[in-house]
Amino acid sequence: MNPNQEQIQNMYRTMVSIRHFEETVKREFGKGIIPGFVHLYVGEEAIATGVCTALRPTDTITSTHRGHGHCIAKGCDLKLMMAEIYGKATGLCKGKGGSMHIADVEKGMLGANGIVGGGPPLACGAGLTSLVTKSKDVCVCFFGDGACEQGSFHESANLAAIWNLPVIFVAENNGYAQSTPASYHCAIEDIAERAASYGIPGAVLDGTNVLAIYEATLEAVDRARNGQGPSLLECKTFRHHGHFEGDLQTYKDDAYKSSSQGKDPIKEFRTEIDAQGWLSSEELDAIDQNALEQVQEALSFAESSPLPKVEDVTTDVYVNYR
Ligand SMILES: Cc1ncc(C[n+]2csc(CCOP(=O)(O)OP(=O)(O)O)c2C)c(N)n1
Ligand SMILES: [Mg+2]
Repeated sequence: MNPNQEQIQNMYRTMVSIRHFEETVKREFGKGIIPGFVHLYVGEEAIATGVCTALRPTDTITSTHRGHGHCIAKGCDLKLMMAEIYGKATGLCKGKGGSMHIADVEKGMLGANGIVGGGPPLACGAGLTSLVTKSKDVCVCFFGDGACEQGSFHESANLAAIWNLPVIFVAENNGYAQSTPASYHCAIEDIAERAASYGIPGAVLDGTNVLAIYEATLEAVDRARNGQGPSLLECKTFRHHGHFEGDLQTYKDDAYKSSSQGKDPIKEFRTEIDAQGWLSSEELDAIDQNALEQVQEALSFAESSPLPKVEDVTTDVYVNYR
């Protein structure tokens, strides 16, 4: 199903918002003010955007340590996100999650995760909840090529298959797990082939093509919502920056560097929009400029927000079920 004009605009807005957000975090992190680590999503914007455009608001996602793009695509507020990354009291998790544990349950963003492979079991939990409550919501589990080697992924894929859970596993294969190339850590070329081991559909996608990802996700969502169980989508992509900010990237070979430079998902989408005549370059520039301004406002909000109070250090850390 082709996206309509409004969806095209929204997809472009989401992609450029992620790009501006991440480039701003990169610049500000370099000043030494943001606490902890940040892992940027630049180059991978088409995946979160294409996938989340195919979801409805009550559907959920699980994220990774590289989660800012997932949050933005699922509709999280930029100001509250930036404040969270700054560890401020006004942040989405009152400054106690930070970049790697940011979450927004109301928006269906069940959490970034510092544990590689931590997301798949959570996605199975969300999928089981959907079955038990008969909500028909689906859960998308984003994970990296490195996470794909974790037992937690394999156990979750198997569980989702035998219980027919409405879970869509989205492998973001950016070719590296930190500094280890996928060709070294993965026994096969295409992660999607692993779907066959669990008797579920698997597809290899161009992770820089937002429309292809949107269409493949629609199909997987349709299956999941109609009780046909999980799918695995592998999106081949490129991480344009380091694994984390401060990574010198000496391990990236020339072929990877030149491929990633030539594959910019935003430029590709703009070219397609132009070729199809969906939006003029003036309209696209205006969306771009507006996204930049929203990110600048988010930054000012985060900078001017207070830090959490010391006496609040133990609040909102545990949930007590009685
Ligand atoms: C269980 C676990 N092992 C190791 C690490 C350290 N670590 C953090 S990110 C990362 C690489 C993850 O690679 P991938 O899943 O491909 O995601 P990407 O960073 O490429 O998005 C590693 C090894 C960790 N956080 N958790
Ligand atoms: Mg990776």
